[in-house]
Order: sequence, then structure tokens, then C-alpha cells
Amino acid sequence: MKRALFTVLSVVIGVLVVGGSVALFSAGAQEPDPIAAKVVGKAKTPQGELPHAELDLSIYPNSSPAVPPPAVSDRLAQSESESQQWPFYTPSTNLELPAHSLVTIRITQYDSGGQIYNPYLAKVVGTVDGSATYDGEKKTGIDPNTVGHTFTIHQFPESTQPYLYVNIPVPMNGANAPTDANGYPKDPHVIEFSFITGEPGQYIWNCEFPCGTGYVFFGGPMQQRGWMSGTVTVV
Ligand SMILES: [Cu+2]
Repeated sequence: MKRALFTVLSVVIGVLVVGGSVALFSAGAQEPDPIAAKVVGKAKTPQGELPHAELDLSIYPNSSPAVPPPAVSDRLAQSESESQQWPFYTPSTNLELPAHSLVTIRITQYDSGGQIYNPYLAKVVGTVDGSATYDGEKKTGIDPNTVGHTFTIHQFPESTQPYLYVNIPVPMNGANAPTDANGYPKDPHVIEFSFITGEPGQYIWNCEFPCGTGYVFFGGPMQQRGWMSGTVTVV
């Protein structure tokens, strides 16, 4: 009888632990409200004329009175973000893009940076003509020693949805860049790039520059949806 009770108790505890972990991880994966790219007209592309949608993102080195941390319900992540000065993408990492469209994303980058481990990630990949504009100048990559972050869309490996891979290296701001009252560069980098979406699908994206905390700086904001990783939903 005692043994049976023990077995039942073990199972109950096991279920609670597993269920609790799932709830915890799901909560950790919660993202800010989605932002949708706005269709602004039509554009001529190598695939013919397509709807043209635009989306603006910014990268901040830390939150401040002027720029709040990502709006997620994960209070622990938010307090760590404030105390450890986590960098983040804003206004959201939860991106909605129209299917079969030319999408132009503009990133305004206020953070510093350094050397990226894999120089491949300092190359522009997956855009319409293989380039992006950096402060108005067309480039196919940047110096691997002066990377701030990357914006890298990829898909779940087991997925059967259309192929979508985009890698955009985002350059760092120099240590001597003049800053405003909140400590952000007065003259941030602006990166603009365009790519074509296919059928609807669900993708993930993240930053591949080691801008986080912990082991090889891939912890903290690097593994937090809302900060340096998120989702791309093609609808
Ligand atoms: Cu980053």
C-alpha cells in the first residue's frame, strides 16, 4: 500500500515538474505584441510586380527613461534587462510579413559591438540583389571586427514550408560616437534591406552576434524572445 502510494506520488510530482517546465518555457518565449509590415504600394522585382511592404526596427544598447525594455510579461527578464543593461530590438521581435511580397526592413542601430565569431555572418545573404544599404551606401557585407548585431531569419529545420533565409550584419557604433542625454549615439547607423516572401509560414529569427551574457555571451538577451530573438510570421 505504501509502495503504491509512493508510485502515485512520484507520477504526480513528475507530471507537475514537466507541466510546470512547459508553462515556464512557454512564458519565457512570450513576445511583445506583433508588428505588421505596412503595404505601401507595388514594386518591380525579379519575380515581377509585387506588393511592397515596409517595417521599421531599432536596436538599443539598453533601456532608459526614453526607451522602455520590451513589453513582455516575463518580469524576471525585464528586471535582468534593466540591471544588466541588455540590448534589444524594438518595438517588437514578433514580426508579421505579407506573403508573396517585397519586404523592406529598416533598422536603426544605436549599440556598440565588436568581432563576430563566424565571418560568414558579416555577409549580407538572402536579399533581392545580395546587398543592403548602410547609411545610404550599398554593401554586400561589413567588417567582421565591427559588428553590432545581426538580423538572421531562418526556419525550423524539420519544416516543409518555403525556404527563407536572410542574414543582415548590423555594424557597431564607435566607442567615441557622440551620445545624447540617454547615452545613445546621436547619429545611429541606418541599415535598409529588401527580400521577397513566399507562401505563408512561421519562421524564427535571432541575432548571431555574441551580445548577451553568460557562456560565450550567448545567454541573457540572446535567448530571450523580445530582445535578440523572435518570430517571423508570413501571412
Ligand atoms: Cu545582438
